[in-house]
This record gives sequence, structure tokens and C-alpha cells, in this order.
Amino acid sequence: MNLREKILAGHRVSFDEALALYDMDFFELGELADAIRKKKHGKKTYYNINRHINPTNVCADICKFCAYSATRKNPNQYTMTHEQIMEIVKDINTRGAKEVHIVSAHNPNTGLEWYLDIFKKIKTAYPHLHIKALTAAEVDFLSREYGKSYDEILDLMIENGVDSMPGGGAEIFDEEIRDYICKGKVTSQQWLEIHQKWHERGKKSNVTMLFGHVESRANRIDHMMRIRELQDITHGFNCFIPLVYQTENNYLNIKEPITANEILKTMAISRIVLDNVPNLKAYWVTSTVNLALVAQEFGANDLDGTIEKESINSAAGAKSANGVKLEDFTALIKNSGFIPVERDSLYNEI
Ligand code: V47
Repeated sequence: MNLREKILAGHRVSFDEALALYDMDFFELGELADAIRKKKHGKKTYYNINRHINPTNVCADICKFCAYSATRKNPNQYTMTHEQIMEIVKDINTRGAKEVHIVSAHNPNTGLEWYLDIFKKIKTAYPHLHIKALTAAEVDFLSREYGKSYDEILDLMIENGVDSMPGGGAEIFDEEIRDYICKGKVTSQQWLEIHQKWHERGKKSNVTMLFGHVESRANRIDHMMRIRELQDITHGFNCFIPLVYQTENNYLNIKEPITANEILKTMAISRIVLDNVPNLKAYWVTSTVNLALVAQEFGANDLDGTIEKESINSAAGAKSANGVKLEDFTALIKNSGFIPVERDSLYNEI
């Protein structure tokens, strides 16, 4: 059985086989990923109506790829009050949002309550809104800053109304690359441990991979393998989200952005390797809307959502600061030959 036949028969690929997929014919690779996508999701492309809120950009960590945190590269520090956050939530609630996605920098000045109380306030006022909040990097920061165990922080999140965890902070798990791009932040092992503990509480989360900077193809495959291994144990990851590195306003100084060809290959390979993760998100914020639409034919079955406002990736050059209109979004999915299906945050169809 050759590799193509093996994949079509639904067999799992090894590290070496996954790496070899980068050398396969581009369209043949796309067809393989598309065949798996069709088997799992047909022509459906999921989206949700969500709003990203990034309540503070003051950060104790210094990740080289980040243009969002307030340091020398971005002197405009801000920290929202809970009243300001509640104003935003009130507004999006009246306009039909089902999910609020809250991710902050690691701000040592606010106190733990500032991070947690906002969830309780949102949940009390809008019990139907799904709160996706706190990356494993934030959990690790809060644990270190306030002398609490991961278990304690995770239990506090649940007590205060967090429903699921976003996939941020995974970056690249390879320790050498990680040390170079974000030394001092949550380690790979800790990131996976936090998600494992979250899943053990019966909760779901996502997982990202930041690529297109200094990592190699082998580093990407290694990243996927570590996800697949944990997912075999917990089955708690809903979605894999490859985030395309944005080149502006940060200290990585990558002159050559990754090509569309390499992005689509990586998407397709992740669909093949991550046979136990149900959804693959083409996050249009970092891939552009156009490429996200093409990625639907390379394994992606989820295009995130309308987003409305986004600060982390737009600070690094992504054209996502003001989101995208719902009618435009669904029309684009339809015009590219797929069926837009609104989902809730746990992938139930609405
Ligand atoms: O963890 C930071 C990334 C992430 C850059 O779970 C950058 O549904 C590209 O995790 N270029 C935050 N990326 C965003 C995130 C996310 C987004 C959408 C959906 C979900 C989900 C999660 O943004 C960070 C980091 O990896 N990031 N700087 C940059 N220059």
C-alpha cells in the first residue's frame, strides 16, 4: 500500500510519512485532505457569530513574534475596566453574538480578580453567551503570579463561568524554537498539561500552531504529533487552528513571508495527521479571507466567524481590525461552492 492508498483507507500516518507529504504533488495532497474533509463534514463550512475582546495589552512576557503587547514596540498601553468590557458585551448580545472570546496579555498589575470577575459578570447578565477565555499561557501566568496551582486556576475559571478554552499560546512546541521565539512563557509540556487538566474536567478547548517564521517543516509535524498524542488520551480538542505568522511590528524580523502554497500544504497535512481532531479552522484573520476560502478545498471546514474586532493579529499587520460582515461572510462561503452552517462554540449546528 503506498502512502496515498494508506491515507485513503483511513490509516494513521507516521512522522516520516507526514513530512514526506510536503513533497507530494500539491493538488494530489489537496485532494487527499479534501477526501477526509468530505467524509467528515461534506460540503459544510462552519462559522459562528463571535466577538473577540482583548482587555489589556500590558504584558510581563516578551514574545519576539508579538506586536500586540505594550513594550518598546508598542508604547500605547491599555487596560479596560469591567464597565467598558460589559458595554461591549451588551452591544454584541443585542446583535446576536453567541460567543465572546476573551484573551489578554499577561498583566501583573490588575490582580487575579480583574481577570476572573469579568467572567462572572458576563455569565450573570448573559447566561446564554458562551465564554471562551484564558489561553494556557494566561493560566500559567496567573498561576505563577498569584501562587496558585493550575488545578486551582482552572477550577476558578469554571466557577466564574468560563465555558471553553481557546487554543492560543501553543506557538511551536519544539523546545529550541520555542526558546528562541518566546522564552520564559508557558513551556510546551505545561501548555499540554493545562489542556489535559481542562479536558479531564469534561471541558473542551482548541489548539493552535503559529507557523511561517523560523520553524522547519519537521517542527510543524512534531507539533501536530504532540497534539495527536494528547488527543488520543483526552478527546478534548474541538479544533486545530494553524495561525499564519504576521510579519509587521515585531522582533522576529522575518523578511520573506510564507507562501500560499506552503500554507495550504500545511493545512492539508494537518487534516491528514490530526485524524482524531474533528475540525480544522482556516483562521481568515491570519491567512486572509481569500486564502481561507481556498483552504476549504485543502481540508478546512471552519472559518471562525465575524470577529468584529481583533487586536492581536491586526497589530502585526493582519487586516482584521474590524471583522467582516455576516452577509458578506456567508455569501463568500456559498460562492466558493460550500454550505455555510452557523455553529455554536461546541460545534452543534444552529
Ligand atoms: O497565541 C501573536 C498569535 C494567538 C502573532 O481558539 C500571532 O478559537 C500571527 O490563539 N502573527 C492568539 N499570530 C490568537 C488565538 C486564536 C485565534 C482565533 C481563534 C482561536 C480559538 C484562537 O495569536 C497567540 C499567538 O500565537 N499571534 N502574534 C503574529 N505576529
